[in-house]
Amino acid sequence: MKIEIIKADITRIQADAIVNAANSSLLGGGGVDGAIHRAGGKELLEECIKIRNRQGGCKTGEAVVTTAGNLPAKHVIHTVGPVWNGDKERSSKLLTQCYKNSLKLAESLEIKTIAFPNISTGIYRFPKDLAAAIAIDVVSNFKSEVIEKVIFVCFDDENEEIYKELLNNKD
Ligand code: AR6
Repeated sequence: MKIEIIKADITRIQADAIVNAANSSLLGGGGVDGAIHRAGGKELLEECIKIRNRQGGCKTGEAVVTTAGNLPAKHVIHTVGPVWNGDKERSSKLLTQCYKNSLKLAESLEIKTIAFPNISTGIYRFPKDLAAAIAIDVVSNFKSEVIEKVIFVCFDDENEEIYKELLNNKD
């Protein structure tokens, strides 16, 4: 799997799937979730509501898929990151699950390219360096015959620098 790091607005990315840092309600919110819902439109929200009615939303660490509505991507994978509360072990496990479950779901949908935002590092206050280390670790160790490219879409300079440094130090 090829790994790419870019600084961009994830709503502009033309990947088979973009990942949303959602909340358990699946009904939208601020940050990247707000941007994805605004750009995705009614169709995206309606699918989220259907999932919510069927299974009561999405638990922290889990992932669900919807159409991308008006977005240039084909699918949106919604995952719910942990709110950072200082419990490093528990939060790290949950963030690991977000990346793993999103990748597993992408694989089951035969997705070739998937773009991730920096889950939990905004409103949920997860430390950026630890979150990046987890994201890169999960993706690097995920063996897939299906997924060809993972794009880490950073929105702020700090995350971009952290990701680039971590990835450079890996090779
Ligand atoms: N494209 C890419 N990344 C973005 C964008 C964008 N358009 N906008 C923000 N980011 P956050 P969380 C980055 O707060 O911490 C929502 O209300 C942002 O700079 O979006 O997982 C949900 O409904 C940060 O690096 O998500 C939940 O309630 C990263 O995306 C809660 O926030 C994640 O920041 C989830 O909090």
